[in-house]
Amino acid sequence: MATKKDSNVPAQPGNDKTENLAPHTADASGEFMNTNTGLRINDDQNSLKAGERGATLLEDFMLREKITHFDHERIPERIVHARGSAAHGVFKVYKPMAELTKAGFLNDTSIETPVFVRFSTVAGSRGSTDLARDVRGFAVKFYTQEGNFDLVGNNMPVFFIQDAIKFPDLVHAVKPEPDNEMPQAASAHDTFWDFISLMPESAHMIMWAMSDRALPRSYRMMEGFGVHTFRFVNAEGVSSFVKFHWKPLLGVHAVAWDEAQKISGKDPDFHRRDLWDAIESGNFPEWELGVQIVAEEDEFKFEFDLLDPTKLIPEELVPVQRIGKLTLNRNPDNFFAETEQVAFHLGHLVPGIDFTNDPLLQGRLFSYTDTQLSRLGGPNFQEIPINRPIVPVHNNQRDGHMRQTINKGKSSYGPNTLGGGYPLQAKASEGGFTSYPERVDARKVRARSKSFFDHFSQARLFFNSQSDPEKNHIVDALSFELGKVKAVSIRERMLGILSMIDKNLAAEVSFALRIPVPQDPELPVNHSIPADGDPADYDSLIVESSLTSSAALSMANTPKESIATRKIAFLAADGVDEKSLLAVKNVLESEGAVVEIIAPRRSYIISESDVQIPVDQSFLTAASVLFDAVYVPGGTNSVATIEADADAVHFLNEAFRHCKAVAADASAMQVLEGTYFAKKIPADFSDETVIKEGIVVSDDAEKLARQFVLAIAQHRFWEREKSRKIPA
Ligand code: HDE
Repeated sequence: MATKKDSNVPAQPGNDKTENLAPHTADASGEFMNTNTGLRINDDQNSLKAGERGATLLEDFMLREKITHFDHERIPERIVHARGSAAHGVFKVYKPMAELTKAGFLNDTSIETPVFVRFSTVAGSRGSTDLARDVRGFAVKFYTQEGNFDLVGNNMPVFFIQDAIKFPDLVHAVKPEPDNEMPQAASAHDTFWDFISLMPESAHMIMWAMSDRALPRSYRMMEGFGVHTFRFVNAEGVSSFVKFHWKPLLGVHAVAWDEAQKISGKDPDFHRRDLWDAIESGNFPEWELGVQIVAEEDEFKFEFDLLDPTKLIPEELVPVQRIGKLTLNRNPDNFFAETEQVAFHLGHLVPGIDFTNDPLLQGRLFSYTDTQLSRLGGPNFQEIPINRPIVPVHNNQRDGHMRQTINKGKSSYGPNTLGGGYPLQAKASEGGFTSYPERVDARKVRARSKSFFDHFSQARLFFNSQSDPEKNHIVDALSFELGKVKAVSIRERMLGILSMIDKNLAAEVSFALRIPVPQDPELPVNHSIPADGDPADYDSLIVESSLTSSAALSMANTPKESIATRKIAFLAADGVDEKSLLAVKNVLESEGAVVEIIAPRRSYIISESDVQIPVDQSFLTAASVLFDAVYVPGGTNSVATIEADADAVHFLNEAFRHCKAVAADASAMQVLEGTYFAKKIPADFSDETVIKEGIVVSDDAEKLARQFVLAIAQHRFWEREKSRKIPA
């Protein structure tokens, strides 16, 4: 009988992903240009013509090769998650997790597992804005020694639907409407809310999607979630349930909705640029991998079903253990070859991790390979460099479009003797994957478990867990979205759903829409009940969760200690007091913030003491929405110019409206006095006031800088929104 060879020569060099990608990269520096057959090109500026003013000749094979390639440069974009940005990095586990899982990369603390992570919006096309109100994808490919493991999650822990069969309907509803292809990258339209108002199971996810979680400040400041309940399996074959989390070390932060809409115009690549710039400047984004573990025997101890993807496990019930760290440390070399061609799939598993019967998860298992076949053009997409595992691949799959591997030998079948019996199947003890032998004893039915019928208790739990400003944002988001809906019946039906979540929420949205909340909303509000289902089964729709609030669900409780990578605008002009500018700049930069000097004109300004200071942007190219905070340094002429510049005053008003920290040298106070928030400037600037109000003024640059750091770390001063008198 054949046995495994002692040394198996890897099909790819090395098992580091960067090394593994190296043979596939091309660098033209210092090289001649040639055609795809290697022929050196003598003239790439002129096509071959019958005379200088004559017709182009069909004979011009160089022209034809170039144009033909160009004609075929586009591939179908992802049907969902088309707009994305990605980066390379590493994952390291803190301590061996052998008690729970035999997965090698979760046991060996000496291994840095290479990863490729792609973030995305869901609804928009490839060229759409990053700042759409939307769920964000958070897909991680771990290139482990046992093969690729993909954790294909989102930045919200639950989903809109309970069963995969509804996914095409959900996506058709949220995508631009089919008659006029409007609106792009937005859920604020009739078809989406028509569907949602008929799908009570989406109530919980709607609370998340209407919250600030849908408007991240940065991909680097988002949580990630595996959403479904998965299984861990240890070497003894003992399984436990697991929910995966990603916890960003920079905290979880959002922008304001008005700001998001403006960023979409000023810099639609805002998140893409932010990720790229952070990595280029060595500020590597980091997340901790968290797990919530539920023992097999505790499967039924919760008020909700662990298999229901519209439910989360509150962290108060099962704490999140942080088991390792993800660091993104390298930008891709080529967007198309890597970010566009990367193919994630829930079914890319390693021994020690397995599925549950979550019906949404089960449907996804089919979808992901299927979509790559049309998106990447055939069954050999796993051979694309970014998708190849770092371990060698040997099996009897052959041929197909664009096959890269040159398989040697006669046998492409098993069992065989002509190939010496290779490649071999591996026993479990040799790393062969075996599915968890879950006991199955059931009838074949198209049905939903009654344990999936409570659609509102966790939506209510989420709403109750929010701070007041966060609740207001949800009310505003629903009022905006439903305000864009033309059909009155849809708005009414949605108010019915909201009233089942929270009466005050429904009342506030009803006030904004000027439509009464239906007194007796249709129960069940679910046209997706099977034709022969019994509506009485749905009586349990209104259930109370025994937990009234969960701190982990509110972004207000996120850590607010660091200002690392925050972007601070300095508004200055000729005559700036160099000391007042540099002292604050130095402190902010020493805390890891990024300072940009913005002036009426580009290139440079000249300080009071005649020093030339470089300018990063002019008021023409900069905008307050692209920054986290703003400072006005002193200097008589600079202050006078800024005070008189309408763009600068607008910048300050808008930063204030979006609840950002604002600081000014005491000698620049007159600039703040010319703003609409002049009356709100506090009288004292103690640390407490600064943390509460977010405005700092001082004639002591060191003290100002320290207080400014405290204020920026608070991220936003949402209380300011109470008064909406800022015409920015
Ligand atoms: Fe996906 N999803 N999805 N999804 N999904 C895709 O695969 C699908 C779902 C998620 O950066 C597609 O390669 C079905 C939940 C992410 O490349 C497609 C169902 C969650 C990404 C697909 C779901 C996700 C995708 C489109 C319901 C969070 C982007 C292109 C059963 C846990 C990955 C592609 C990337 C992409 C199908 C539901 C996350 C069509 C059928 C739930 C992050 O296969």
